[in-house]
Amino acid sequence: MNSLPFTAPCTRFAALRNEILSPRLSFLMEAHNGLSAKIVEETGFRGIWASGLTISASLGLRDSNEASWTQVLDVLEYMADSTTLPILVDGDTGYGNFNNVRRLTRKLCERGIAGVCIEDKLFPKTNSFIGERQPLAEIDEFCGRIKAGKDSQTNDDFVLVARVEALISGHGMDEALRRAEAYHAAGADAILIHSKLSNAGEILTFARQWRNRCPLVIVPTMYYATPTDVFRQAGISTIIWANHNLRSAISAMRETSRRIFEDESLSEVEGRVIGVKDIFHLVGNAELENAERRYLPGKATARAVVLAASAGNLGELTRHRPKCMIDIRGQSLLQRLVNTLSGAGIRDIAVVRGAMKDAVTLKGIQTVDNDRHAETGEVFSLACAGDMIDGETVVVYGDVLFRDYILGGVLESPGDIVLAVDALSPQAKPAGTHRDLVVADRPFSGDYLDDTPVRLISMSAQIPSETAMGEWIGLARFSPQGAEWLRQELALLKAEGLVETADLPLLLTRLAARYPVTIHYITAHWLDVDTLTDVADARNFT
Ligand code: SPV
Ligand code: MG
Repeated sequence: MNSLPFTAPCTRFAALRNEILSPRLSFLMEAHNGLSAKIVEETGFRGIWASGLTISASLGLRDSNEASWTQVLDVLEYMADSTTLPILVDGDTGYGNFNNVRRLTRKLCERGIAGVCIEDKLFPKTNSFIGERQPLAEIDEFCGRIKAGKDSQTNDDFVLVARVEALISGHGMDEALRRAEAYHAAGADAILIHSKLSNAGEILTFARQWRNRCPLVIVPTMYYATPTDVFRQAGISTIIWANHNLRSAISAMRETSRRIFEDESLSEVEGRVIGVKDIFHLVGNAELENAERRYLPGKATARAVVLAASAGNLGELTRHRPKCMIDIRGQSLLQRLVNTLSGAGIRDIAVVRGAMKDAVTLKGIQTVDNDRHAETGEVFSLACAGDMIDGETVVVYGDVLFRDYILGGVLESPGDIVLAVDALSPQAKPAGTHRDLVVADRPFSGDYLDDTPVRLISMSAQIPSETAMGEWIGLARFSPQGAEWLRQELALLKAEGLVETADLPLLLTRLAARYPVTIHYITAHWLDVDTLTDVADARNFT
């Protein structure tokens, strides 16, 4: 892909317009319901083709307008709700004449569907790959549908693509060009030139003769063997991969059904299909659990201890206030952290203060003082908040920022002690800039299906970054059982005379020697504030 300038669009309408109008070759991937739309988005595509064929087929119907346009609209609503991507919908013929196109366009705009493609055939249509010489609409009549659509859009960036069926219907190149010209003049934002040949010959001839009068969209379902670069060189704007998610789903479903039917057992199939947990993940159960913590009485069970006793060494910035109170774009670092915690439903928040403690004030927190902060370490600060360590407890450094989903992941991860560990940080940050490096029983695998728990073996700033499997970001969750173990370990350190000097890596390594300490791997989206560069990064982060 080349790297021509790309203006960040602010709405889905603008995003689709940008994809289609930008000189870069764009790709729209087929989806036919909310789930497949999510899969298209997580894969990295920048836009969705809501295919008439596959939406119909997924409803068990033929691609012959058997589903009413409002039934299609309902499916589109699920798709739009499931993703942030722009959707270009296959609007078939527009479901009638100009009047039907007007109403369709208004309703699509209302539901956030960024564009429609209408084809110059007659209602009820059938799929272009069925039969020969399907009748075409009169040019003037179809231009009326285009004008009506453009006049009815309620978002300026809504895209109307006019689809030329002349080549497929056997009317030849001149007729295809004549129609495309008329549709462009009627106000179409782009032309979809369709072909059912198994080579791209007529598409490339059309593109040459069209001379880029407006963007061209193609659907290489039949001429799939042509290398994509050929289309790029030909100046095509957008390629639609039209039906491959449904087709692959059908292959997979047939294979699975057949196996289970023949074996009368699930054992051959289990392990080859995604786990039920992955379904929960795809449909966003984590968000619901966070919302339950926030909105359902009695759900906000976790409490938090924030370790914010150190002064920090950031020159003028930390002359009158400790590091946790420095300003990050209008809010203190601590306020931002507290916002993240309360966003996840954690209301009971204790902040351990030390250096310049009077500057550490914030609504909605309790404070605990470590008045010996100058000669003690993090573990002593944690021990000062010992009474708070009861029931499910989050422990977090007061100088870190992380995206909300990271806390959500730590709260949901099974395990009595769960640590958020950045798997990329040892390599991503320069040696010597890490705080708490981690060795675990397994490195981060990135495998979507791999949910075997990973256990902490040891943590220390001294682990060489080449051998470290991650950096602890300073965020841990203890279940009620884990909190009990934590209190016992603090008591042991005290008995051994180590509580004043120990740091959290030592405490966690000792816990890991006795109990399972689980690693929740993340990849970036957090930072700690140790230097002025970190402060600048934090100001960009929020
Ligand atoms: C669809 O996906 O429904 C299309 C593209 O219209 S095609 O099937 O190639 O006609
Ligand atoms: Mg179609």
